[in-house]
Amino acid sequence: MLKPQESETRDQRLLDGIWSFSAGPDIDARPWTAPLENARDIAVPGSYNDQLADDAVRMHVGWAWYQREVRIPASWHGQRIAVRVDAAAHEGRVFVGDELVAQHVGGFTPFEADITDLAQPGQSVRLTIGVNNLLTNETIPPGRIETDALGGVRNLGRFDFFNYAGLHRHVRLVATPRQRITDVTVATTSARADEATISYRVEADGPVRVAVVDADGTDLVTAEGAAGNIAIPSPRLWAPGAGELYELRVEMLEGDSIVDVFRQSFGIRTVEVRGAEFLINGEPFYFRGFGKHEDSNVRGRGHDDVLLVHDFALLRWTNANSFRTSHYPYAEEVLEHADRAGIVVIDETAAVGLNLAIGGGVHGLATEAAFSDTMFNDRTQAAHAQGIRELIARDKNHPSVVLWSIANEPEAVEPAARDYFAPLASLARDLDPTRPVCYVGEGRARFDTDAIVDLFDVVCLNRYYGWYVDNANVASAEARLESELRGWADAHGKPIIITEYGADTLAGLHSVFEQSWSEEYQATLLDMYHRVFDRIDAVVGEQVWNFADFQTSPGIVRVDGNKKGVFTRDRRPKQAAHLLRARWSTAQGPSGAPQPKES
Ligand code: GCB
Repeated sequence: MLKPQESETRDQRLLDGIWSFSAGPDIDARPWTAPLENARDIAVPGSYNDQLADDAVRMHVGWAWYQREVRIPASWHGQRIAVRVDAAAHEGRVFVGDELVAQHVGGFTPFEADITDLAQPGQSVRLTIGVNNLLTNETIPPGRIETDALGGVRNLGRFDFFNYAGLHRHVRLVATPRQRITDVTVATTSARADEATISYRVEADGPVRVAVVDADGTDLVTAEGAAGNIAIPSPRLWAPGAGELYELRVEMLEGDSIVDVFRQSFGIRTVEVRGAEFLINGEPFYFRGFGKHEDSNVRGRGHDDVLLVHDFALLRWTNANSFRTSHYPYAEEVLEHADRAGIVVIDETAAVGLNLAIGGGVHGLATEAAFSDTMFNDRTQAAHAQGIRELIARDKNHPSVVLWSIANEPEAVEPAARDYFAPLASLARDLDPTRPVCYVGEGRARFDTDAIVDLFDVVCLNRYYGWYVDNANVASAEARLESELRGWADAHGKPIIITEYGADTLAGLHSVFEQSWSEEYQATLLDMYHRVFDRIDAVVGEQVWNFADFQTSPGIVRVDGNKKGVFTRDRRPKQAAHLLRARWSTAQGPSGAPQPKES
């Protein structure tokens, strides 16, 4: 789905700001048919949970309602008019007046409603958006309900982060021509210093022509037709640390006149897995960075440009070159920023928690099979497939995205995991043959027990030796980690990225001992992991868990959230941040070439 933009033929209004809000009633009460009762003010974008000082709102389960009047610009006469919701967690319904105009399941990808017939330019309409945070075995991500002694319900995700809900990203009023360009795909076919070839494909309601435009705004090459290959002489390649971008200007024609114009940004770069190497533009790439979250005080998971800019400044400060969108697709603005910054992204679906054997990081809890008719079943798999389709459709043109992660820590040992994942891995490959695909594995799935890893191109491992295993015993953790990684390298011959490693750390707690939770322990543990990584050639990346402390569900294993951040939740560095900054500054060249390995 194209991201709305302004052009000669297109316009948009962000509907950010204060909306009327009500947590409930249920959808059967048809709350959209009139002004919301007992409404309170709430800000968009933002999770609703932490904005009001009200437990009932924070822990609300079910439908919540946002409403406002929207005036349609008079100048939009004759245009197609749509409401575009960038994200409604986890299910959204849009009503104009009394009428349902769109519904969508999946809280991290956009959807839109064509409201042309209901929205008269110059007049205003009552816009109501319902959001439902309920998660079940058959949603992505999955969740479960707990009932308390008074019959109250709590909806808990099967994951280690707070189940924030609401309108987390922009809501937009969008105008386009009625006959229009509906999709654009640009991919690099080859990229040499003297010449690159890109392929493009446009979906539109009429004939199109395209132009490749460089960063100075100069048209370099033009072509006619909805699909084709274009050669670009002396290309400026997009590379880690070098966010070189071009634009494909797409024009849809009617006779001699241009009826629609859409500009698609793209980068020229190739990605390839060869043996145990991960290559960008033919050069070995070593991932240095973090697993992140969209999480901050008060906003919850709400997108915020100030935080976006600051987080990228901190990525640069640590000399990181990459991050993973753990554990869901991030706002489109984040990927655009990564494109410009030359930061490499592992782009993940929201499939986190398809595993009954882990809870709060503690392993070995499973009492029944994960993949079965009564747990994660065909309907879960269908929702998962839809999540993959929507992720790739949305993010396919971002040069920063070099690897699709289709799940985080699913059950991967049960033989049934193979039946579940084989079609999903093929789906991702069919939708995008230009990027490798991975899943991210947890400690129970070892090199000799993982039943699905051969379906994927890269081995991505989350490992917590020295934390959940061998807590406060770094020497033992080192031996276990090295032995396991050597096992993976020998058994599979694929590149290995350690997508999570780390330790909960209370900022300000210090110790001269090997004491878990202290800042020194986090730094010592990360240092140990790095020693091991440097001894194993197949390790091509290290992404610390986590960039910053983040909120989780209340519970007995977390104190006001997960504290594995290298930065606190308000983005102040712990001791480990300085360690990473020093280690990552020694990498050679802007491509983030591998650290020199010890033999
Ligand atoms: C994991 C999960 C991540 C958790 C982390 C932890 O393996 O992927 O979501 O937050 O462990 O801290 O336990």
